[in-house]
Amino acid sequence: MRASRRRVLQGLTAGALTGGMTGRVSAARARLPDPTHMLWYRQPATTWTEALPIGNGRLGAMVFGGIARERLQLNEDSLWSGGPYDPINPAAHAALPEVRRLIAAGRLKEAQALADRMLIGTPRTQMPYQPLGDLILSWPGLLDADGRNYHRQLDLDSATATTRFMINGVEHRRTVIASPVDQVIMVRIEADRPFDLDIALASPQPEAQAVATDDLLTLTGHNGDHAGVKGVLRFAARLKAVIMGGTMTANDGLSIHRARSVTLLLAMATSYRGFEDQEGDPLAIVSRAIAKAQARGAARIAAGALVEHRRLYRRVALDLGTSPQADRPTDERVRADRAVADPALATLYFNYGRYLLIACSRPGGQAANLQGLWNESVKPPWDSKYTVNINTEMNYWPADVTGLGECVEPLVQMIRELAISGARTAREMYGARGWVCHHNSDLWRATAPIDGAPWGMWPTGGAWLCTHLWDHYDHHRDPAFLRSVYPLMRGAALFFLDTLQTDARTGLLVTSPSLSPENEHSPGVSICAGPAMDQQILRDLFDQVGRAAAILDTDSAFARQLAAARARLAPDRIGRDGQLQEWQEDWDGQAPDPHHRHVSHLYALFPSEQITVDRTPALAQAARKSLEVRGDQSTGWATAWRANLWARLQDGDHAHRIIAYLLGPQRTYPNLFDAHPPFQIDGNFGGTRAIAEMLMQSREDSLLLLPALPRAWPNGSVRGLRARGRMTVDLLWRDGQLVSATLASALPGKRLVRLGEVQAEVMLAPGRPIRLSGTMLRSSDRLQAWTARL
Ligand code: FUC
Repeated sequence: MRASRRRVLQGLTAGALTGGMTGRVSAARARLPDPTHMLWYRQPATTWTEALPIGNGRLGAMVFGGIARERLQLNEDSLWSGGPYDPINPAAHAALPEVRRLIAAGRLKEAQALADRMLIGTPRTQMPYQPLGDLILSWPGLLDADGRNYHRQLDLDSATATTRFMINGVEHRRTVIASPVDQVIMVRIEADRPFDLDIALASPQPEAQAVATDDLLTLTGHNGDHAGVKGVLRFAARLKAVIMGGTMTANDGLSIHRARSVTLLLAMATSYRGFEDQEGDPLAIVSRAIAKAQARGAARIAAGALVEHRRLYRRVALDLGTSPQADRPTDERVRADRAVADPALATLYFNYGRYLLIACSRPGGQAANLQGLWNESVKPPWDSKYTVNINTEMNYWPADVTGLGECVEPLVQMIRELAISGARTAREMYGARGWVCHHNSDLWRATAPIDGAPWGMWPTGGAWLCTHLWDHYDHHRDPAFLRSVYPLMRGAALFFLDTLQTDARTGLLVTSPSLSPENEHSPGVSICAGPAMDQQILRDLFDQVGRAAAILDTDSAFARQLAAARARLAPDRIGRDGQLQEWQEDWDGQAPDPHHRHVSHLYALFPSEQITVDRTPALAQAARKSLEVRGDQSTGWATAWRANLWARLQDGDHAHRIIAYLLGPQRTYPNLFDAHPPFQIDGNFGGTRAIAEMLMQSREDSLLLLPALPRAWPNGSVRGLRARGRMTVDLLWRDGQLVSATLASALPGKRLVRLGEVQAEVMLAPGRPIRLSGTMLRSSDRLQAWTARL
């Protein structure tokens, strides 16, 4: 016991570091939680969307904060159903010309029916992401006891979930963290008097078994089959309990008697090593992780996790102002009447979005899926997989702009793998070179169309993902990165060079078969040729591949081919109602759902920059018209997209109205998870980007300052936003006016800065930040003199 004693004592020291366990209830009550970095509640979670998420990119837990019974719902990001499979429909290649012919002949219903029968993958569905299980902690001595001064919180700045309360004059404190450094979840449990505790691990996965020996509890099992695809993954979770005082016995789980404090280390792993290799040894991985973590000790685990978290989290600091409402518990703030101004809730939402991305998408792990990392259901909504006709992309919208470039790595890795599986789909289904991914993928990197033709028959998912490679490059301008992803971008473009069809009526190039994601242009039919979004994505992709080739000084013949094809892509059109056309034909007015959640044809306005208010005002006006018809309120992610679009239209008050709806009880759960409904994490990330987009926009080498500042945020500041060209941007504003902007970049060169109608050119040099004053920027005469001085 001596060794354990020392370790737990170390843990207490680290508690002080994290601001977690050592604080007494009375002290905690005296200091109000920081309303922009803290989610907090006066009662335990009763539902999953009240529980608080922690994660290290790979391991996740939802912490309920129970008194006599605590549940940590557990995830490991590679635990999905099934195994490697080939979903390509063998009939597809032969049927494709006929589907195209029917589309060209305008026989769309027949084309869709044929595509549905012959082109959709086998199986027609993909594999679902799975929960690993639950860690259940029970305190027999606390049953039926009434906790007082109950407080539960998630501190975003220290990535620590804390629960504390008093029972019969005894204070209980519990903290949970997930360490990206030591690859364990660590739970620390303390009370002022000795307590009894039972520990169990359970799993809904097939043949899962927990075995306890000494101070270890080990759960093993395997994943399930799905839709005829055999489950091939094995998984293991191992928990080690370290007690201070008392005794421990192993039975079904671990039973601890009269301990003064307990530290739990939990490791989880599967045999997944990649979509083509599942030969990992999960038991060996978890036992190594536990042994290493134990040797490190609780204090160093906590300190290491804290430093690593803050390295990313503290890169940005936002202040949008505050109000008395901000001191309420988080669930009350979400529930509050929207007329009650709470600008600090938007700040909290922004900080939470960054916290969530750090917690669910770290180098070496899987990309953030529809629920990020957190999923309790064996049948999650939409399988909690990767929907790439908006949702996966939206997950990464805040990454580079809010200083979380590292979090993009799992997405890049996923694209590398999709390019491999997608090359087979391109070849076998389309007889094409390059690679393709339709509207969904999963852990196994399936790329064939699924679900049915009205949803799945969309070949542009891989192309859209590739624009993220360019955007990531453009924010950091690291040629080595660009060189490493160039083949992926090139392959995505090559597929379309081989498959674009000439529209006989116009001679222009269009995708076919395709659709405007999930939107019907006539009752029951969405299949078509050349939906606006495809044409827009391909304009970006072809342009980006061409620019990349030039930067890397390679592939000039291919770049010329792309430029020629790009010039023949059917352009954006304005329809008879003044709207931006969603399809080649002016069908917008006849589409069955004018308020459809997807706003795919507005891709050109956001996230792309093809349409801007200053360079393409007529198209921007048409996009505005389309957006007005679609309406402001939609599913979670669709609401977040609308906020970004209004920010790009530079209408801050409109964007803010939408943000207010997004942060209200219809679209936000008590734990601030986004409500599609049900929970889907994309809205959190889209909302985070929208807030950034209202304050700063960057394209190429120009920067727009406060382009969509709403009246609701008259005073504020932001530090550390990132613009294209490796730039850091700090802003301070008062009474709705910019006071100062500080720009820094490690890349020397000219940048164009815009504030409203005023433009200034500045020269940036490494190590020499430039501070611009708002007054100076606003007065154009003085601007001349001032620019000259720089
Ligand atoms: C797309 C959306 C749905 C949902 C699903 C996961 O199909 O149209 O709203 O977000 O993805």
